Amino acid sequence: MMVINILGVLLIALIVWWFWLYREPAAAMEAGEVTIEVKDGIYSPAHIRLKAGQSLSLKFIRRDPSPCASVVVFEDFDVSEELPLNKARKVELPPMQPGRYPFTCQMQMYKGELIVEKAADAHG
Ligand SMILES: [Cu+2]
Repeated sequence: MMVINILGVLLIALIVWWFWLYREPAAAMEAGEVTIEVKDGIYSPAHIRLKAGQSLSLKFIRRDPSPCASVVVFEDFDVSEELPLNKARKVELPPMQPGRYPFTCQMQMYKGELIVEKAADAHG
């Protein structure tokens, strides 16, 4: 009986954590600046969520020595930046309209995406 109770409490705790407390770390975006690591074929985080009208400052740190990873391209903004190895490189982006904006390396092996959501409307 006791064991069942403990299991039940654990299960409830897990459910609470999963549905209410857990937030995908990759998508968190509060401060207006996000650090992105370029490593092992992926940007991490690869998906960055932000509100429309918010400017964004991305700090890329490239750990992958292959030339393939050396440039990040934001096609929608006409931005391409050379990323030095093991050094932070800041990329500033202007406030954006709602939508999805991919960013990639030159050969599009690395892929990431900015997810811009409508800003909350004060009038409801
Ligand atoms: Cu590439």
